[in-house]
Amino acid sequence: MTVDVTSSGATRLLRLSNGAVNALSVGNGFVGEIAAALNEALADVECKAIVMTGAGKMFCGGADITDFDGDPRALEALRNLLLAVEDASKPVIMAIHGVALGGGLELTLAGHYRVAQAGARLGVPEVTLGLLPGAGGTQRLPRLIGAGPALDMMLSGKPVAADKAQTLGLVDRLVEGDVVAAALEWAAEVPPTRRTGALPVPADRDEAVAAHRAKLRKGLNPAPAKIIQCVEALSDDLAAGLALEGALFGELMQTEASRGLRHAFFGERTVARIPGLSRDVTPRDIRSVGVIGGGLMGTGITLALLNADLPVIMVELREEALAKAGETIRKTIQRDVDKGRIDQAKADARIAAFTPATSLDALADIDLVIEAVFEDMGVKQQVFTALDAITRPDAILASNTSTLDVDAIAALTKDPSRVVGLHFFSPANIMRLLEVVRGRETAPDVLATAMAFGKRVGKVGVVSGVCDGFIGNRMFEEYLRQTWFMLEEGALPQQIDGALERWGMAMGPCRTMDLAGQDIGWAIRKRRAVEQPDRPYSGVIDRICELGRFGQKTGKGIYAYPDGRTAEPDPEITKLIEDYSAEIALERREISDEEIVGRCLLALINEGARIVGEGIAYRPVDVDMIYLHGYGFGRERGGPMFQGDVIGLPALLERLRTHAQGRNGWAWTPAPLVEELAAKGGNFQDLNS
Ligand code: 3H9
Repeated sequence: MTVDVTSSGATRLLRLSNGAVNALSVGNGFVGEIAAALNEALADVECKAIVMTGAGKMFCGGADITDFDGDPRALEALRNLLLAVEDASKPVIMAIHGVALGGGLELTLAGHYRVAQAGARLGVPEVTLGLLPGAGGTQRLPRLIGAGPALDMMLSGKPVAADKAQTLGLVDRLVEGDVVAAALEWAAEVPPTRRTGALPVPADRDEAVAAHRAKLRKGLNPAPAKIIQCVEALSDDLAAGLALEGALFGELMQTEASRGLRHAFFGERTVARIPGLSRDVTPRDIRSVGVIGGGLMGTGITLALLNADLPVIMVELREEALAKAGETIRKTIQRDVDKGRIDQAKADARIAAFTPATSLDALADIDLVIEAVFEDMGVKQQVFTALDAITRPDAILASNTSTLDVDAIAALTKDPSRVVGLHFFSPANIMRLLEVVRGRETAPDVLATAMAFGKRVGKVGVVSGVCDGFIGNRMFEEYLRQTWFMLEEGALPQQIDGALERWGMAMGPCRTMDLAGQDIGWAIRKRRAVEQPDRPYSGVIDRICELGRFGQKTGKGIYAYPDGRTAEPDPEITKLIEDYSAEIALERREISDEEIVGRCLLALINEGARIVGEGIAYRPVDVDMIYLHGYGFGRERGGPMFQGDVIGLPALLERLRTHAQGRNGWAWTPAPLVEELAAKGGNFQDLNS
């Protein structure tokens, strides 16, 4: 952390350097250092102008997000720094390269002039953290570029490219080359000082506020409404606007939604760190990939890889299935052109990078093979035994299995250290989660390669140990168990789905299973009935399956799908459920939304804690990222384990114990980790570092 100060003629150059993104940290004293360097420059009679820039890859990634866990009042230091910059008696020119985001962009707004390097990106992403631009952004940005464009930027959180920023009036000069040299050259002219905060209230304020308020969607994130409120409050009294903005920022930073979103931001970065893996371990270079299986999963995986500009050989023994997969791939890529996402040349290149093949021999010289064949150990055995003989000894062999034992699969090969699980989620070209399953023998560099590969193809990779269902599906089984129990006890599917969707799940469990195919769950329950006779399910869901109602694909499941897509409550199912309760002599009772959410969530948290306790997941946050990116768990809710901390470990244990006294109490035995943390006053977050 340092402010590197140099002089160039009568100009002082302040180069900000703090960690990877030059975050404007109050907590570590960096903001204080900048203020001191500024004051010195202002006090120096020889100094006529000031240029500020960032060290390394970027200007600045914003205020330090970790500061928001502390006292909101501490952030005044940052706001005061920006006021000092704006009020400076000497021109302050901001030289922007890489990115200027959040507080970083707000710092440039407080400056008098902005020079940006072509390719730089400028934005106010605070909304994605459940916050508003709280260092003057809501007051200065609309003054500079108009309320409409400012609201677009603040509500979307999306950065704009430097050339667009210039068109908007956010950037004064755009340069191709050395941005600092350009800023210094300008500073030598000593242009007059100029204050964004002194600009008049933009003429489009009322219109823009009304338009954006009308578009505001109800959701868990409280920030958008507050951003609009700040813009509405724009007046000639800058100080009043800043005070309101500061107060609302302080409120937002303490909301559960903002804490959840910040947890997600850091979580996505934490999961990439593999405990115990030395930094010296270099991932292998993956330049070609083979995908085995042309079904739904194999096709989705192939698309995901082609979209990341990787060449793929797809092996599918059935010619007809191979042709169908090829057709789907071509159509999906072409659709991206129609939607303006890519140009035709890019699409042609991606389609050309796809090679269909009907023999595994085509994989002889490939770097990574991903098997996505039928979920049956016998079939996998044939594939892996063949791959062992055909592929190069340094090729990585991955299985997309979602249920089978990766160690048993690895044991089919002569070198199990090159085997790893890569569990994609369907549709694999869209879902961001990749469960990377480390087998007992998986080599460290193979694991590192799998994680780097996941990043390359735009996925959030999370490592899981080997267990039935790995992390995500093992927890989901407990979530579903409670769902089916609640159906027989008195709830209806639409009530369960509605309660959970209002709470923050993208899709309730009944609709999710209708979409995934009820036959999959049925097959697992049949297996469980043999393996775990002491852990029964409600039979009500099997009754639905017995009718051949496997969900959307069969036109009917728990819901009816009259148009093939839209789930509609079905009176036939209501009757089936009520009859089932009567058959097992259970008097149906009113089940509140609170109970629905509470039981489903508790089931996830308790199993998640078991998984962390067993070392299957490295940290609670790994579990959370799996739920956010693979199961539609609301980002503002942070994830199941984050919610465990929101409830608090003692209260969590208490709830588990209460449920354990009730019906099907066996399902609620507290995970040892919950007992341990509750006893010592700890929480899940403590285990994340
Ligand atoms: C704000 O500014 C509020 C103000 O309006 C008001 C205040 C009063 N703080 O992403 P990377 C860490 S809110 C702390 O891998 P890249 C990150 O965790 C902020 N830490 O790099 C990681 O740590 P580790 C508004 C931060 O090159 C390391 O830096 N700004 C921050 O792929 C490298 O990060 C934003 O929302 C931060 N602000 O991408 C922008 N940013 O190595 C958030 C990053 O230990 N940041 N870290 O895992 C980003 O979008 C990307 O980090 C960025 C660089 C594009 C800048």
